[in-house]
Amino acid sequence: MRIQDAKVFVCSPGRNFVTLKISTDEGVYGLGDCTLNGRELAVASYLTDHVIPCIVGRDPFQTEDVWQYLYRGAYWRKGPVTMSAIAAVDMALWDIKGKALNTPLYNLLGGKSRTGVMVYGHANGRDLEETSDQVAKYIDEGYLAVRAQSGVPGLPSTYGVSKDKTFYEPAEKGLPPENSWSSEKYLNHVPKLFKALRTRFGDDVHLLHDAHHRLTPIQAARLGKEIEPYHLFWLEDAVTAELQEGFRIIRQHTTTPLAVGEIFDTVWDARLLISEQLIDYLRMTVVRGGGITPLRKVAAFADLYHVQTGCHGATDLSPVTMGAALHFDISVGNFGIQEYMRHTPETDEVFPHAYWFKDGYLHPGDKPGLGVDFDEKLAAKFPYERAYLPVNRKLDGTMWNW
Ligand code: KDG
Ligand code: MG
Repeated sequence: MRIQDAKVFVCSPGRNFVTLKISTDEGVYGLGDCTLNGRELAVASYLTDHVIPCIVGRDPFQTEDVWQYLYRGAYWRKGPVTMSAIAAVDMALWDIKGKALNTPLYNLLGGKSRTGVMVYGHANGRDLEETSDQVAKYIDEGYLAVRAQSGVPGLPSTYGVSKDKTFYEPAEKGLPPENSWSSEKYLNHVPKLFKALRTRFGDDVHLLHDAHHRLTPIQAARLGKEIEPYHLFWLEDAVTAELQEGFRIIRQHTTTPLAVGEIFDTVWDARLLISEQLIDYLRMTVVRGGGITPLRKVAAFADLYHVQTGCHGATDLSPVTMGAALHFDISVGNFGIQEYMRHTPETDEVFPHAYWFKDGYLHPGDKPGLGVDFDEKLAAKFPYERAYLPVNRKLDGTMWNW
């Protein structure tokens, strides 16, 4: 079998997605996702102009060699554009392998290690009461784990608080919107949120929270310490993680479990965090981490240090990434949890998929390969629309992390 052709599709069924379709001379095709929120066209060009011409004619079963060819062979390594593009090729080749062998991908990754993939949903509201009511809704729908985000008194908007309760979508059409931020106001508010949630819902539900890169290490240490009594499943992205040593400060002060890594693109972003046991969950997922091939190696390395997986699963990761992540999640030994932000009905129509949710767990389904398809004709009705994530400024106008 040989790769005959590959094509990149950019479409916007509810939001922008970039999809790679690789076809073979035996009629089997594979799909990969390479959506990079707010930088979509850069990845499309990387693939069309620089990668596709190099992979035509290769054996699609050689996932390891093709990955090494695109990573080592490019000379210029790492970075979200490069790694998302390589990830799409890797996903598509694993999809082809599964389809050609007529088996779901998890069977090629060691088989099922569990009966289902525990996921967390996104409860959010403008204030404590609204967030608490949303947590109740997720519990009613069968979720065992819920991420809780609340508006902060005195701030007009903040990360994680949605205009539409069901589908949280932070990117906005046009140029980047500007949000304003105060770590002081946020730090005063969050412990009250989790106190209220534990009082109302008791100890059984897993509660999670995303600080979205906004704190300094000592502020994160304070937050971790103050929410310790409420036993979170994790506190995510407490600080930006370019300085991996910064996590030592947080770790010295709190037993609140720490998760990080949704923007990491190789193991080098997490080497110290893992080997010094500074985190508990690694958020890298298939699309940003360069594909299934490298993510399995990172997970095996993390396993040595008791670090578990917690794949990113926001709406900007297409159903193709979600499908790939679920096969990874169900097979990997040190699985922790999977994020599940539901896509809109338009997105689900363009990407019909075999995965399904029941009683707090997602299941990858039993279709050969990834179990996700792509309706090209329907996708063509939703052309790309420029959209960006917001930027963030402190109350005095200083640029800050969003
Ligand atoms: O594109 C950015 C989103 O994926 C990100 O803001 C979502 O932090 C996020 C999360 O935990 O889902
Ligand atoms: Mg996050």
